[in-house]
Amino acid sequence: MIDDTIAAISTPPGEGGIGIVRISGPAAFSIGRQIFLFKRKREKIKSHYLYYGHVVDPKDQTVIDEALISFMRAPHTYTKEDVVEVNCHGGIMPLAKTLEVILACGARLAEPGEFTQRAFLNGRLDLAQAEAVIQIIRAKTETAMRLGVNQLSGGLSQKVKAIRQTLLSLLAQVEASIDFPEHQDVEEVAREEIASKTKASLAQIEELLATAHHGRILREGLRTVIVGKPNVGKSSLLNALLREQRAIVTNIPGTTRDVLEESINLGGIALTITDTAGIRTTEDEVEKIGVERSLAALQTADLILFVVDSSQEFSRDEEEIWQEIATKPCIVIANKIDLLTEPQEKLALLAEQFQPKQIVAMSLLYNEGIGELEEAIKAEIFQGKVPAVESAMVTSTRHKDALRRAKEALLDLTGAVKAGVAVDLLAIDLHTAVENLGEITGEAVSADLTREIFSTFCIGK
Ligand SMILES: Nc1nc2c(ncn2[C@@H]2O[C@H](COP(=O)(O)OP(=O)(O)OP(=O)(O)O)[C@@H](O)[C@H]2O)c(=O)[nH]1
Ligand SMILES: [Mg+2]
Repeated sequence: MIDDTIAAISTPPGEGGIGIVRISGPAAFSIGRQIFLFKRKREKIKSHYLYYGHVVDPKDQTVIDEALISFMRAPHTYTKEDVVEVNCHGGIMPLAKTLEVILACGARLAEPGEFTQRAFLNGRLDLAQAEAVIQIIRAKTETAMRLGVNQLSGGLSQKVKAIRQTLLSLLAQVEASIDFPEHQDVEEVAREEIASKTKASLAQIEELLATAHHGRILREGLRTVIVGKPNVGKSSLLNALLREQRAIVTNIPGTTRDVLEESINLGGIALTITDTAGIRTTEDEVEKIGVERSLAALQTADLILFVVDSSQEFSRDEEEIWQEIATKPCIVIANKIDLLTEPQEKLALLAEQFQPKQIVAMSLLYNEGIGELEEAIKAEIFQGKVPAVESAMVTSTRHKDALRRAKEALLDLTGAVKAGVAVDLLAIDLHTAVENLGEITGEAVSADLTREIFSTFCIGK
């Protein structure tokens, strides 16, 4: 039972038309009444109504700000507790002073995400839904936002809960057969049923896991890294995609020394594009660090754009880069095609060399080939078609990891059933899978993990 009352400024810091201070907990209503002077005297306050008046310091009734206040009676509130919201003028001072008098009345300053955490602890949202709230707040594209809204409405939770429920009832049966070992026949039935239900659950988990790759990309954006040897046109490519002169472009090899990151929206998908220092063996200390950073950026890339200068021969440095990236999702960009008199011939050669990767001929100096590159990216990552947002999609690494562990446990279980392992041992794997799935929706989750999840939220949410 939560018995303290929390308060925080729920609107972002800075200047705005209005700013809101939110109070939640058993003392919310009494604190609200103490700090507010209604325009007209009120004996009874209606829930979910907006009242006009002034925020005052209860000590001496000095007026702090003109405001609107609402009292929302539990359980139909964000936290399922009594909630009061004060709409002040949206400046730093009115909000800080209002919060100050609220705290002086006995409320405690809320931790980041604590309102949403209460919604979770009071059973209004499960953990995956609570995480969706922050996903919506942080969404940078419409797609990311739709994913968050779907998750908030319980799309993912329902599927996970259904699988978990099946496994839970199976576990109950298995445990019953352990408790009554004299029923040999029970054991036999259990064994067959375990095998078939495990198989079905595995298929459902696989189905969810299959959405995870695209789910993350749709939510967070595609981590795209531009690499190549110096002076081939990497920074020119970044600028062309951004349609602005973001990175310095010169004809001096080694112009870019640091990694540079920018975001664009490509047909609804967010792309985080990283321009890197040209990779080559160098004695220059600064450039060396740049090259190391380029190589590091490659490790976490979802997509690599490998830029080569098509007017030049392939170099040893490029050979090494290619070794590094050949097995990863990558597109080869044959730049400076304008310098060639026989571009088709050269492109045919490159096509052979980089098979089966896609090659896009570009002239970044003349802004040619951008459309083709955008198409190539869609083809590489989404097989040409940007996937639709499904009602249940895995978009968080935490969920993916839990599903993967549940899958492992069920695979172990399948093996053990086949090997004729005693039923009581099967219960262990089953139990693990149930726990893992429970971590997603929060049925089985430690207080530490919950705290960690909510600590990434903003104050006042
Ligand atoms: N002719 C021609 N020149 C180009 C083209 N694209 C880029 N350049 C020139 O090539 C030079 C290097 O371009 P950058 O974009 O700075 O190359 P980079 O790969 O970022 O180079 P570093 O940062 O040094 O690794 C500049 O002088 C560009 O104007 C092109 O398509 N055709
Ligand atoms: Mg550069």
